[in-house]
Amino acid sequence: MGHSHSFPELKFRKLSVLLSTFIQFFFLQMMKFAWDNYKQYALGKNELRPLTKNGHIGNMFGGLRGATVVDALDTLYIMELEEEFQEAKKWVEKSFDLNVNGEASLFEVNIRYIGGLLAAYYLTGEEVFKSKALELGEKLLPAFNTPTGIPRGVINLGSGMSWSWGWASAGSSILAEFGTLHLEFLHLSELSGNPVFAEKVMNIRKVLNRVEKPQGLYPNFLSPVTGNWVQHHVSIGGLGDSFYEYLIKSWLMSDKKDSEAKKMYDDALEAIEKHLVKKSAGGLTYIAEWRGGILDHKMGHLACFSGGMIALGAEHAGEERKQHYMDLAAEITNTCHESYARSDTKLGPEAFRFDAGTEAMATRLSERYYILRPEVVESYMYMWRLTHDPKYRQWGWEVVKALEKHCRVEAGFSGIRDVYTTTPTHDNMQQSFFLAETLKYLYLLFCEDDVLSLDDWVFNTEAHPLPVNHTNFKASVQ
Ligand code: DMJ
Repeated sequence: MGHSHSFPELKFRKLSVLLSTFIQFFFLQMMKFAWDNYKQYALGKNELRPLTKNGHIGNMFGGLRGATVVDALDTLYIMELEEEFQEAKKWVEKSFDLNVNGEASLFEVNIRYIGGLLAAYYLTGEEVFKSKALELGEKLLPAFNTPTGIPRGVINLGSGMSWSWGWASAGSSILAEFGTLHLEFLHLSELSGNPVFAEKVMNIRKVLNRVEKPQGLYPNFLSPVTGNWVQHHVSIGGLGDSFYEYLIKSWLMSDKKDSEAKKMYDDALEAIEKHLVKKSAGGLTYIAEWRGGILDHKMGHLACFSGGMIALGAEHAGEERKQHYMDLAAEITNTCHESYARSDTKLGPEAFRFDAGTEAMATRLSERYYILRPEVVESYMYMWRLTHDPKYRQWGWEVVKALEKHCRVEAGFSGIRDVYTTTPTHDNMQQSFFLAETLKYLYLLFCEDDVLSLDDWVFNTEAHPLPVNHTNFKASVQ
């Protein structure tokens, strides 16, 4: 017998469907506004500068252009902004030039360009996205020519020469960079039939499994020459973050067959919980950073993705751990929400601290900015999908109101320099991840669960959806 609903319940459901339809429509106009302004003032550059109404190229993508186009493709498609999607596709077909010569971040090119192209291909079946992804993937391979096979962080896309970031200690590679290639590279092997991409990332795993982990933790800097850690700094925020994310997502993307990735994730999370997870005097749970055994009681905005990640993993933890991890995920997400709620703009700072009486607020001037980052709404989206607690939609809507009030300017959306003043200065930058991630996660927060269902898709760290391998990849994980 079917489940019957009482009249008030039905009326309420209809109302809430109406409301979420209205809200979804609201996101479409935000996305359209962000895209239209980029198109008008910066098409072919990497990002829009919405105050000066021009484009920004920057130095992360080694001469590649159109980061916002490639990052925005799947969001435009999912939101059914058909005309805008066609404009973006046309740019990729006609103007996206891969024959460039410049220093690129292997990580950024992978998560934004390869991830964006792969997702666009899987969603639409359009060959152009696949062939560009494969062509670009080939150009990244020389970065892996090191004694250990751990890639260096920077690569010249023309010459294939690669080196480490000048700021990374002693020529080291960064955990969150070489640890955030797995999902995309497996798809590159699958689509090309060439196992080389999968081999490269499986080798990274091998090196990581071989090296001793201090207290079971993964430090952020590893030498690509010796395969040893260079510094004992551990963080679930910047420099470490998406390495952990890709472990659990590798397992999910393999249709739960890649048990090695699951074990690495479970062990890493256990160590993180044991050594890094703390509760503040005011009862807020946070994840501290670790410097050779000493804790820094700070959480970066970037670390706020972890609420969503832990919730995603919780579902698949043993019966006795499930609730525990769901609670932990909810507590961390709540703390990140507090970092927003305690600011005057209702947007969160780049980093917030838990020391000397401070709770979830930035204490340094240099940490008060907000650059349209997605991690907090990303966790709201996962928490909503996995619990259906309406507070996550309410919190998402608070972010939307704050974005509209403080970040919308005449020609796009801009980051702000200080979240603790209601008359903030704008940083004149509309980051490409605002279109790829922030707006996509907000939109999905108000969609039905079957729109990009978590059973069938995993989101790369730039929110580009990649399909779960229900049919066994040819170049499958051993
Ligand atoms: C994005 O490029 C990705 O989410 C990455 O994992 C971290 N930094 C930005 C967004 O904050």
